[in-house]
Amino acid sequence: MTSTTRRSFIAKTSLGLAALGLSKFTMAGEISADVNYPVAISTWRHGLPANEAAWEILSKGGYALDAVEAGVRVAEADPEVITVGYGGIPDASGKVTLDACIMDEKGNAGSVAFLRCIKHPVSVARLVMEKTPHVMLSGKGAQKFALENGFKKEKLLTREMRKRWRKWKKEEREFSTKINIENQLEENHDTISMLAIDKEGRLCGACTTSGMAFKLHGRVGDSPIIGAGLFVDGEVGGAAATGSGELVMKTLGSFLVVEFMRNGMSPKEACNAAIQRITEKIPDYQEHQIGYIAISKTGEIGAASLQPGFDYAVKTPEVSELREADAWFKKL
Ligand code: SD4
Repeated sequence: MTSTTRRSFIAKTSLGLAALGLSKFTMAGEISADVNYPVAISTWRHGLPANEAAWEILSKGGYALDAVEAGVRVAEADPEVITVGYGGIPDASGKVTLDACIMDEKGNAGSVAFLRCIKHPVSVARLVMEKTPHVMLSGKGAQKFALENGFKKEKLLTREMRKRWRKWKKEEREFSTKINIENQLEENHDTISMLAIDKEGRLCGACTTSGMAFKLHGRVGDSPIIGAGLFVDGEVGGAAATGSGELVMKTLGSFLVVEFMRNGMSPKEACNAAIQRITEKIPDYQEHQIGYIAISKTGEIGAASLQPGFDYAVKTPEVSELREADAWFKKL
């Protein structure tokens, strides 16, 4: 943290304490709140290169919003990442449809859902946030908005994914949201969500996905829903989700994680508690995977998942690594 940031942090904290009747002079030099930023965390292995792109911006003192956007764009553009953006697995009708959202430290939010033929939905979501009075645009309206704002129409279905879809059609397999269980060969659980805090202490987040493999045409998951796939409260912390979107939506998972942090839980405790909520409220939770990542305003990190095997990528000035979250169910 730069000395300016530390000073403004201390100043803010001292003001709060002064309001409680404590002298801000006695406290000012003493507060040693652990602030650990800049920092970026993101879901799954493809979070590693995404974090590196975010770090280019964060390490130079740039804005966390630019960092999370640049970070997740790496996964959106990469055809090897078959669950996000270009090269994503199509829906049941063979069409790639994308969901994404973004939030800044002030609580501003933008989102797109059921967007087709635009490679970088997260950037469209950012424009929705910055250029319109709305939070969410969907379908053809979102695409029209993107085209009017300089985005190009692109084919997102790669030859490889068309082949995979044809095979799926031929086998007449039923769509299943049960990921990591029967559907585990489908690799359909790799939304990228990223949370970052910049040198100024600004916390922002982004989330982008092609959604579940072979979902019904028109289906929208948790990823573009503010409070479900992503939630940021710059005064408290941020959280983001991956996994079976329907379960995350029914429990408003990311909002819940942030509220748990507001009430005093650490990011890890808050992620655990939100996973526990799913087990209490959703009857067939055993057949799904959910992963949460969270970060507190001071840069403390946490994560949790329902099933084992949820990795998340962590980038700080000291480390760039993949960690496995603790899971509700133990490894067999
Ligand atoms: C969705 N949550 O559309 C997304 C899918 C996903 O990792 O995989 N996330 O439900």
